[in-house]
Amino acid sequence: MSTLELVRGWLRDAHRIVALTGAGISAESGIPTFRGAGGLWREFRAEDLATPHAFARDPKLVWEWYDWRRGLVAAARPNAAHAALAARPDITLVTQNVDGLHTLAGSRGVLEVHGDLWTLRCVGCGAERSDRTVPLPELPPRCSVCGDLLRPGVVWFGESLPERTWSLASAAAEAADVFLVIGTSSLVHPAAGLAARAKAAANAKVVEVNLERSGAGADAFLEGRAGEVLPALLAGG
Ligand code: BJW
Ligand code: ZN
Repeated sequence: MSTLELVRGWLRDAHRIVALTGAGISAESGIPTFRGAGGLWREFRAEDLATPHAFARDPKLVWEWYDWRRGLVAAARPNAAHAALAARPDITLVTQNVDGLHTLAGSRGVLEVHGDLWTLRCVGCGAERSDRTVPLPELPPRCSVCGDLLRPGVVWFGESLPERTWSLASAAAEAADVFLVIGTSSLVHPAAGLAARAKAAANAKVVEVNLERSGAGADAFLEGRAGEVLPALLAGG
């Protein structure tokens, strides 16, 4: 039996399926991943830019990166991997991505544990607004209420994940029979720890879909592009 057939059997028998996605699922939509080939913007790594410290030091630089990414995402379309998950509303979807492509593909109730690219939040008064303007007319953008700096509504290193979303994602992981880990390097915690929690809590089968194995501790590894593997794996479920 092929690994694909084996995992299709697990999915057929499962009562609760959870999928965790990362940047790799959007790679085929033309959005660069954070790490690996093409993972750099100018000479910076995500770890240099996605931090409160980087923003405090140089908000314009950090905003230039986000403004560039907002432009890429605005022009991108969901791919076959997003569509395959959207066609399975029985699967609880947790994403580390801030691009909104799962929702655009038709998934509902996506648990976006690292926030989203279109929310702007004031560092002074906390006011939030959704703004899809690309490019933003002024970098860094400023709050219309108090004049302080606006920041992207995403989760940076050293920051807590949105409490309610994270607790829903944790509870789903701990109740899962099958936990799919798709297109993530499994390096960034606490999201990277969800697969191990699923295994520890209910002995979930952990299945990884990636170009290369990460440290997700998968019971089954499906090597390949998410846009090719997921339609074959999830169709007819
Ligand atoms: C394909 C493909 C194709 C390519 N098909 N596959 C425990 C242990 C160690 C460290 C920590 C820990 N707990 C906390 C930490 C610290 C830190 C952390 O994890 N650091 C590690 C890097 C060491 N975590 C945090 O700080 C988190 N907060 C936290 O824990 O709060 C509590 C706390 C408070 C105060 C002090 C300490 C703790 C927050 C993490 C926030 C991460 N934020 C970012 C930016 C979000 C906004 C934005 O987008 O700009 O999230 S960083 C970046 O990495 C982004 C991503 O969501 C995240 C994960 O990346 P992802 O998705 O895995 O992408 P890549 O590029 O790494 O991998 C792509 C994969 O796809 C590869 O494997 C490819 O092979 C594959 N692929 N094409 C299928 N077609
Ligand atoms: Zn304000």
